[in-house]
Amino acid sequence: MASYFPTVPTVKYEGSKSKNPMAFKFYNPDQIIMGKPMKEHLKFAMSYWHTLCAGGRDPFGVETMGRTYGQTDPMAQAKAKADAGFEFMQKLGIEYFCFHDLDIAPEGATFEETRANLLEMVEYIDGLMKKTGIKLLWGTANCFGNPRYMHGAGTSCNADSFAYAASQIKNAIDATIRLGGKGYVFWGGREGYETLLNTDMGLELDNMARLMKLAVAYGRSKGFTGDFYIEPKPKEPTKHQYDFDTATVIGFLRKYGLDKDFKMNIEANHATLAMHTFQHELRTARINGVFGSIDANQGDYLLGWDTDQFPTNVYDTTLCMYEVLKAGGFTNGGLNFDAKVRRGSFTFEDIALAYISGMDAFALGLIKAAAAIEDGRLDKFVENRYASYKTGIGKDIVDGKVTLEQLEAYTLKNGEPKMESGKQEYLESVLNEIIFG
Ligand code: XLS
Ligand code: NI
Ligand code: NI
Repeated sequence: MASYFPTVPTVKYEGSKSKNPMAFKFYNPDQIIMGKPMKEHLKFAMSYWHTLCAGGRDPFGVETMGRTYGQTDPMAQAKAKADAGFEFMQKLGIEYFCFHDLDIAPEGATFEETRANLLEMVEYIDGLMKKTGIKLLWGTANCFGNPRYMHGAGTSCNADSFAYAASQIKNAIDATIRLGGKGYVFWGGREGYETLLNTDMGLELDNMARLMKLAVAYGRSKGFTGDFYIEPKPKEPTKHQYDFDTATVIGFLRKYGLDKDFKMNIEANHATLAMHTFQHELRTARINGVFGSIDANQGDYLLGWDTDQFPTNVYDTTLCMYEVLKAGGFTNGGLNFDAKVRRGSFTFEDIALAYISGMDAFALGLIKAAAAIEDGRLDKFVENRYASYKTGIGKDIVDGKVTLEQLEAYTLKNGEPKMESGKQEYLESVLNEIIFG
């Protein structure tokens, strides 16, 4: 079989002293961290779209990267692309992948043709999965690229667009089930608005919930036991996206009774677009019992869009893995690199180097997060900070045993609270010590 990554070897762990660009410095898949091999903590996945499809086009310029895989016929190209993807994952030791329906199979002239292409590619990919042991993390449908979705999909003003999206989602769920995926993602690329002057916001949100309910009913009826995910994002491409952030999505899920079936797929760059830290989004999901999966990438703090860069910031990966460990790890989810190489990094080798940097950054984050937990100072500090709720009046508040009048009587008797320092600077130095010490 032709090699699409001839200059990329099978990438191995060589340790932090290695200068070999095609080696892992920190990702040592079988190394045990807190009782589990690294690869099970991290569950890395390849994003089909950025890795195999995106050619570097931006609003100001054409593609800089060849992504035709030497083929002109769309189906031959889809097969070559799949071969390239599985070669890549095998060489990097990536055990999962994620896809949109249109990443794996080309759109035909009619819906029937598109569906036939998808079915054929699902069987083709199933063959590659059986041969390599690589698994599907989650599937999704691209209900945002085609002009029929210019006003939205589930939230379109046009009921035929809603129906079309629903049909596409049905087939994408089938494909996910057929390939053994444990997750199905909704990322509402056009599910929002440009102006409220032309928008029935109430109906649009009700309809989005209707589409999700239909998807759950269908998936469950076909034996899908995995998680449905919503991937929050505040804006881009629309001015306002309904799935703004985790807290907003939780309100939506509870309002429509979808919270039993849906969890969150949290993307780092979407968190920062919503003016939250990545850790904030993960924490919000964790404390509400909806932590599911992660789209691993990072944004540029100077740019206001989804740059989807490969994650290299070890503070962020450490605090992310801290939340993942505290959540008890992934069950159906994993770390999907929803990240792309920069437009100027146009070679196939660059893709491997990018994944190596991202996987190493997360491995290092995992090691440091485990070290922070084992060190215990951060956890202990937080525990002590709230100690007043363990006894006396604090315990009565937590147990729901006091009224406002009783609290007033307590304040009259005890006067001003005695305050203690939050010690942010000290804690930041503890974190530095753990990461660099
Ligand atoms: C775009 C999203 C997208 C989803 C899948 O910003 O991150 O790539 O992950 O549709
Ligand atoms: Ni994403
Ligand atoms: Ni994104």
